[in-house]
Order: sequence, then C-alpha cells, then structure tokens
Amino acid sequence: MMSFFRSAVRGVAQWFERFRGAQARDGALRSPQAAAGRRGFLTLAALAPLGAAVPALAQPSPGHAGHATAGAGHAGHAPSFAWRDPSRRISPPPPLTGKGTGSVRTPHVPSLGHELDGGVKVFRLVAQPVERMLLDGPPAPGSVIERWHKAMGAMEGMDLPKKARLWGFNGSVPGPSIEVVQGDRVRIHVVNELPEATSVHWHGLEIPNVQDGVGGLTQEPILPGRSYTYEFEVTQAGTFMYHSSFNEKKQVGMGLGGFFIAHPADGSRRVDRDFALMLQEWHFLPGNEHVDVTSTDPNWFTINGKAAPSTEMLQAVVGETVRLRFANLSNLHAHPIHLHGVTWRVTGTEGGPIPESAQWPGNTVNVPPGAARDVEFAFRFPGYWHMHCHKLHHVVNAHAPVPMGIMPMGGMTMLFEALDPPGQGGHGGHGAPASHSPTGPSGHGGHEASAPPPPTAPSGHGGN
Ligand SMILES: [Cu+2]
Repeated sequence: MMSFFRSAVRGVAQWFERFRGAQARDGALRSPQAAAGRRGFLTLAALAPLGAAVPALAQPSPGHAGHATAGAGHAGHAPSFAWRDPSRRISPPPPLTGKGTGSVRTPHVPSLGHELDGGVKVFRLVAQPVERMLLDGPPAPGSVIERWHKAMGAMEGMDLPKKARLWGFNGSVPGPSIEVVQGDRVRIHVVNELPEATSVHWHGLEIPNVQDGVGGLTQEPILPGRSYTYEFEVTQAGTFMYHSSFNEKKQVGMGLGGFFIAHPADGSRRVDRDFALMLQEWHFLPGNEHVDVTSTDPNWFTINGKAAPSTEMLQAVVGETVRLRFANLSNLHAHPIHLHGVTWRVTGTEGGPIPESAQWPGNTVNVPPGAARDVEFAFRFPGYWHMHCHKLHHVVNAHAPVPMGIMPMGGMTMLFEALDPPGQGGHGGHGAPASHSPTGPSGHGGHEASAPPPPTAPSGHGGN
C-alpha cells in the first residue's frame, strides 16, 4: 500500500519537475504572451498576473501619470516573469555581510556590518535572486532533534531537503540584520540585481517621506541593474524591519525583507541573550522550487528562512535574561508563537518598547503580518524547551507523501536548550559547558549562513 502511494507521488513529482523544467528555465518565461498561454499548473504562471501590474506601477513620477500604458519601455525595462535574468551578474555578498558589531543574533541569517563615513553608518544591500535550503534534510544523526523526530515516528519524506528559489538581500533570505543605536545617522546603498524594479521601505521608522521607499510613490522605482541610496536619522528604538515596497505581494512573498533593530540611546533594556526571529510563509506546488505567490494557502513555514528540523537550537543559561524579537513578513497569516516552560513579558511591538507598567505576561504571543513582538524572560528549569507556532498547520512540512500518519514537527518549530549555570550541572545533562557560547554549535548544522560573531557591544550601546 505504502509503496503504491510512494511511487504514485514520485511519479507526479517527476512529472511536475519535467513540466517546470521545460517551461520555466530561467528567463524562458519573459514574455507576457508566453506566460498567458501557459496558465494552469505553472508556478511562474502564478506570478504573471502580478508581473503584469508592473508597467502601470512603474510610472516613475506624477509627471508621467498620463502615460500609464502597457508599454513598459517607458520605465526603461520590461516586466519579467523570471526568477532571475540570466544575463545579469549576481554579486557575492558585499563586504561586512556577516560581520555585524551588535548584540543581537539572528540564527541562520548574517548580520550586516557598516563602514563609517564621518558620523554616518553606511550599509550595503543587494536585492538579488537567492537559492535557499528551507530544509537541509534529516536531522544530524545522534542529535536531540533526530531523537525527537524518530520517537514521533517520522513519516517517509517529511525531512526531504527543500530548496527554494527566492528573492533576498546579500545572498540571504531573510536579508541580513541591520543593527544600529537610536540617534545614529544611517546611509543604505541598495543595488537591484532582480529581473524587475524594486524599492526598500523602512518599516516602522519615522523618517522623511522621501526616504520611505515606496516605489512609484515616494521615489522612482529602482530599475534592474540600478542602485539607490537612502539616508536618515534613526530617532526611535525597537524592533523594526525593512522590506520591498514595490510589487509587494510578489516581492515580499518571495522573501525580500529583513530586520532593522535599533537599541535605546540610553543603554537601557539590556539582556544577556538577544535573538531575532523572522516568521515567513510560502506556498509551493509539488516538486517546485518557485514560490506560488498568488496562493492563499501557504504550505511551508520558516523561522529565519529555515523549517524544522533544520532550525537551530537556541541556548541560554537558567536565570539569564533572554529577549526574543519576533517579526512577521508573511503575506497572510498571523503566527501565535508559544514557548514551553516560561512566563514571559511582552516588552515591545513594531512601535518600540512598551513601558513596564503596560507590559503583559504570557507564553504565547500572536504576531500579525507587518508586526513585531519582543518578549523577555528567564528560564527557571534546565532542559529542552519546545517553541513553535500554535497554528498546528504551521508546524509540519508539506512534502509528506500521505499526510495521514504521525506528522513529525517541522515548519515554525525551534528547540530552546536551557542550561544549568556553570558548576551546577548534573540535572539531566544540561550543564553549561565551560566554553559555553550562545553562538556555539547547535548540534545539527547544515545551514548555509555563516555564524555571526559572538555578541559584542554596538558602538555607543555599551554592552548587552
Ligand atoms: Cu504560524
């Protein structure tokens, strides 16, 4: 019975692969007519209706408003239905990607260091096609997650590797985390290596309108191959985001966003461990690596671009103060994130820190699209603590051949290991190693993002 299902599913998957391969070779679907003739199962056909909206949006200024014809040539480029333009160079990550100097760690995602030009912090982002392994495959042999996975009776296929062709920044989805201090003046160079125009919005920041990054409204869209420079002063503190603000449903739906974190200028709100976790959702047709961005039925769910069991295991020592900064760049769903074993306080939103008197206790926090939620807590007991979205559709992976048996955890699931303080080990094997480091190995590696450096003080922030 099972082998019948397996071979049938394999056959369908291979058919889809062949179909996609024939129809959607990079660049092969660049003509709207070609795309329109092939609607149906096609991944890229799903992108066509959105892509078709580009020429109208691409009118660069009110002065051109009378020319809203289908002729994209006016904006200097044709709409593209391809994941990448094969004639366009995809740059390696710019220098200082992965060399952040702040205190926040974004597992699986590099941080973004800056150069100084006088008093201005200068960051570099390249919007580009990115191949991302959402799932690396089965957990590492002998790891805690493998033990858990096996104990649940993992169904065949649920930990098959899952590669996705997304859009991101500097080779990463989500893009590298930007970390600054309230009061900083920042300059951000954005280069567009996508096959269509884009722009970058600084989500939650109170900055002059001309810096707001809404392509076609507050600035001319950044055409393929072109660049744009934003510059503003960060007057707020909190957990913010950056994301595409041009053809958003498609571009954010394909991954174009990241964290923008600002520490309070007065050095307040310090914690021992500070993690940033980006929630994203995706829909893929069977056997397909391209996101079906028109779907309202996501079937893959990631934290920092990884689905369990490939999500890193976080670590903290019992009694240490921990902050988790959740942000949601999903197109559709809120994600109620729950952590076992603690009562946290919700200490911040996308509007910045919440005054202490208004913080509220909980252990599940709902994070709507476009929102950020900071929570703070300390573990009381050592052990492996389960953290996951409590929409349980969001904690499995979609490629089970037949989702009728036990579906082991996947999607928006993470383990958090609480360690005994040094010298107090022996309680279940969770003693902190002498060389304990929050950036230590997670025991089930395989993520492509290089590990950021251990936490150090951002300039002017004075430690964490
Ligand atoms: Cu969820």
